[in-house]
Amino acid sequence: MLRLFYSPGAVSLVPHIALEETGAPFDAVRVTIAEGAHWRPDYLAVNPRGLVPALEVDGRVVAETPSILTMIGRLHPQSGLFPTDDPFAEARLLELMSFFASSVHPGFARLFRAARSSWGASLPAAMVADDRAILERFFGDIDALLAQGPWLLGEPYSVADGYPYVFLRWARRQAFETRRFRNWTEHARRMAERPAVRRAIAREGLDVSEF
Ligand SMILES: N[C@@H](CCC(=O)N[C@@H](CS)C(=O)NCC(=O)O)C(=O)O
Repeated sequence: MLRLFYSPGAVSLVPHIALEETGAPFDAVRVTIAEGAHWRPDYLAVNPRGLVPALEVDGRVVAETPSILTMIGRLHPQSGLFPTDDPFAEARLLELMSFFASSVHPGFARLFRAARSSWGASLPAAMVADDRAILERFFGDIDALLAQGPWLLGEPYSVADGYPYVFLRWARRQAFETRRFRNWTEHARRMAERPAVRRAIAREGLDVSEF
């Protein structure tokens, strides 16, 4: 049995969506970051880095979102969520997950840390503007990635399609103007039509209108 450790609205929503898409049963354990649950001993025993998500697979733990998504896809080959028979499609998917995890996510993390810290308000405006400009450039990249559609790989829908969806909610919460990114917002509209996506966001206590 797979067990996903998630915090509502965090990047863990990406594997949460992917797990729902497989149609296979799994456990979902809430570790609410806003309550500091990720620093409690019971969660540190799962992921000593105190980060969500983590995925427990028959008692063994996998961390880091791209690795978790790869695991989900490989454990459920019949779902078609992870292309294993085409080296180029597989490399492309790994490329996209790496870009999201190592470039886009850290860009948001800088804004999140500043927003919840006492020193956030004293940051130089030029630095904040620069951080936001870097993210906006990435938003343009995401929009371009989705120009062909309907999904990140064109077809098929993959384990990584939850990433732009989660990022869109984050961008809106950080007051970015996202409507001009037509391909990205259209992708989110298609995501919201998927029953698996609706099940995951309902379990996390979120609403489609936030995306
Ligand atoms: N590189 C990790 C990053 C995971 C991460 O940063 N998760 C955030 C939530 S979106 C977290 O756990 N933050 C804990 C904190 O803010 O203290 C991944 O891609 O899974």
